[in-house]
Amino acid sequence: MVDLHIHNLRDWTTDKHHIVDDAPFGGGQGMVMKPEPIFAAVEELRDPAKKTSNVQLARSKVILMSPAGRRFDQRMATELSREPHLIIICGHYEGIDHRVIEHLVDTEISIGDYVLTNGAIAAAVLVDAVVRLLPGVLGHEQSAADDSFSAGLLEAPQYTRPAEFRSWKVPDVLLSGNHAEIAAWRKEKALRRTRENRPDLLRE
Ligand code: JDE
Repeated sequence: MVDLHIHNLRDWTTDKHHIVDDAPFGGGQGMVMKPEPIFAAVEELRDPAKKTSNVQLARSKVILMSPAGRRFDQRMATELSREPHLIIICGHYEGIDHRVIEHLVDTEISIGDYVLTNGAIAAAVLVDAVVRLLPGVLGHEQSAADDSFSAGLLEAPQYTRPAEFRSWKVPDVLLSGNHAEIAAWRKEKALRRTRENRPDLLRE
């Protein structure tokens, strides 16, 4: 169903101190991830002769988690869920040697416009969004909700029992059994919520 492996880039260093970063050429603050351990790791994982590898990995898509990437969304999650294998590189420090991006990475992905300490949490977000789409991970109930999200509107408010809680009542229409009225109410509330919280979705 899903097989997940976590690797430490320091395992692919050849120096005594297992150094994976260095100062940027041209100056500037912060450190840059060195290319050699990243290439060595990905090439070993893709090598069918190595026990850390397997056949399908040879063609696996390489993703780099970075705030400079394309913004991750539900559509990308769906596309990635159709890939047989993914290799996700977690960026760290201020950046990564650009030769990795040019010659190894297929797609740079950002989970949002903020800066994390490293790409590990961003990778966990991507993995969760992709793995829940794999057959057998969730029931069929997921797809309808995802469709409406991709369709561009937020969900209407939801309620469950009790019908009255601390004097706050569930809207009468939801208890009415009138499915046409309920659908119309939900459409109106979904639109209002989208306008208030995510006006960018309405423009799309
Ligand atoms: C992923 N959205 C945010 C951070 C970084 C200054 C400090 C740090 C080159 O790769 C990275 C990766 C990360 C970690 O990932 C994220 C992220 N989606 O922050 C930096 C850049 N500038 C660099």
